[in-house]
Amino acid sequence: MSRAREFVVVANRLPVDRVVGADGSPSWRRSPGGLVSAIAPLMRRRHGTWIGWSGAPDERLEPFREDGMSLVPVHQSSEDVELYYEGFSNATLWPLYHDVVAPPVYDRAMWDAYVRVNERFAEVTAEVAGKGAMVWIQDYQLQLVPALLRNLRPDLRIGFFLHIPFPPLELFWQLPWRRQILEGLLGADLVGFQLPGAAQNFVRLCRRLLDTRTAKQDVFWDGRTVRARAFPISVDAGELGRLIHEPSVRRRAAEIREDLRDARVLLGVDRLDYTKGITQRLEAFGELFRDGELRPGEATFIQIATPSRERVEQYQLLRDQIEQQVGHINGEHGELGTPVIHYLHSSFDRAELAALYLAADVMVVTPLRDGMNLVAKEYVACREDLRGALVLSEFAGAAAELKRAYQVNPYDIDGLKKSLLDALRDHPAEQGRRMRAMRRRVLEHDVDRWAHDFIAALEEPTPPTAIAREAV
Ligand code: GDG
Repeated sequence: MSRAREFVVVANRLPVDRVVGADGSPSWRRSPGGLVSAIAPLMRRRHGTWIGWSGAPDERLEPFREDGMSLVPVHQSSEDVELYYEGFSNATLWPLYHDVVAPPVYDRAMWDAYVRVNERFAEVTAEVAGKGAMVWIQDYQLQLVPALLRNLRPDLRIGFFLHIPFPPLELFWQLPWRRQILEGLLGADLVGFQLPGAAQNFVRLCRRLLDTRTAKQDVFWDGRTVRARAFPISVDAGELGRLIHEPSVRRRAAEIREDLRDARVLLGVDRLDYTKGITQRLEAFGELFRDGELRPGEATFIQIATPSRERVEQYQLLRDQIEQQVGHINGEHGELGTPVIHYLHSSFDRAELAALYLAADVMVVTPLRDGMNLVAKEYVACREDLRGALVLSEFAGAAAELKRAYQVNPYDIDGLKKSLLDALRDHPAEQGRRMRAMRRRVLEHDVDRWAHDFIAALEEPTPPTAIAREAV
């Protein structure tokens, strides 16, 4: 393999987690999740390198190999984690990019840390990448890296993908460092978004804020054409398809249903995050008991809330709020031995998740805003039996593809209650028609296709358009 074809992925986190064996010795295990499993085969084929943080503050590690991938750790101090990761990434950008559903924090020390850590990522990448290598930068934590890297290494082919929504001009305008972020992204040859609307927001912002020329989805900047395109991410449908055929997973699904004494099962699986609309769905479900539409024992809600960003204040407040709400609803409507909500604040392995997907009659996905939402697609990928129903927020990116879901506005509690009942009560033949259409989409557009489409677009030479030539 010539160095010119080298392939480098840059992400906040490395694709491995540290595990400690029974004898106390530490080792690495590939992180679960679609992104890693989609990119891992590409990495092996292209002798790829992955640059990212190990997850442990103040740790300095040498590059190492794991699972056929070459991994290059980037150091982060405890202060970086607090100001760059928990701060600017998750207390500023995350709420701003999700429709300001929580107030973003604008703090200059956090911004300085964001710049500092992005510079470090760019420097490490510039050292590691071979001549003419293809570099694929991931997500909102690293939006300055494309331009910083281009400055250091103009020979590279640079792609960037944003996993979360890209906000409209009216919201992005709030950001004191709005110009720097746009200029950072414009260092890429290709900027990928989940949806076409996000790509349009980006192009419109470049035009208005930087006064640069644009044409459809292209931005002409610094003598180059930067392409903004949509690549909706998806799930590893093959892996899930195999998992649901494992006897242990099928046994576990049957066991879950038995434990719940054959009540109809509604399921939510989310990181514990205020964008996911967990309180809205629980409120709607609780009211169905108050209204006498459901009786305890007839239906039950399993809410898995995976711990997330626990040191950020908004997340602590949300946890308290949800736990209080669950206690209230169970106190009001549950019976001895029959709570109406089963709330689990922990994470599970993929096999347990697959068993839960198989056991659930209704999957409830109600984010107030979500780039895509893989849980919705995972549920569909697991329902080979064409049973089960998906209630899906209109504000999830996945709604653009999963049109046959029971689509809801999560702010409309009455509408949500009605959709939950429809999803529980519709005829199985109707459920089957809906599921078949959704499965066709997810199986044809899986995460391999997503990764392949992005890389193919990045490899395409960018034709210098008439306007770009003029602009040079
Ligand atoms: C961001 C964007 C976009 C959840 N609990 C457990 C567990 N999970 C897995 C799910 C799913 C993943 O985590 C969550 O992905 P989502 O897409 O639902 O949400 P975010 O974490 O917010 O992801 C989102 C995504 O990036 C990809 O671009 O779709 O919009 O916000 O795969 O199954 N996995 C395991 N145990 C758990 O307890 N193993």
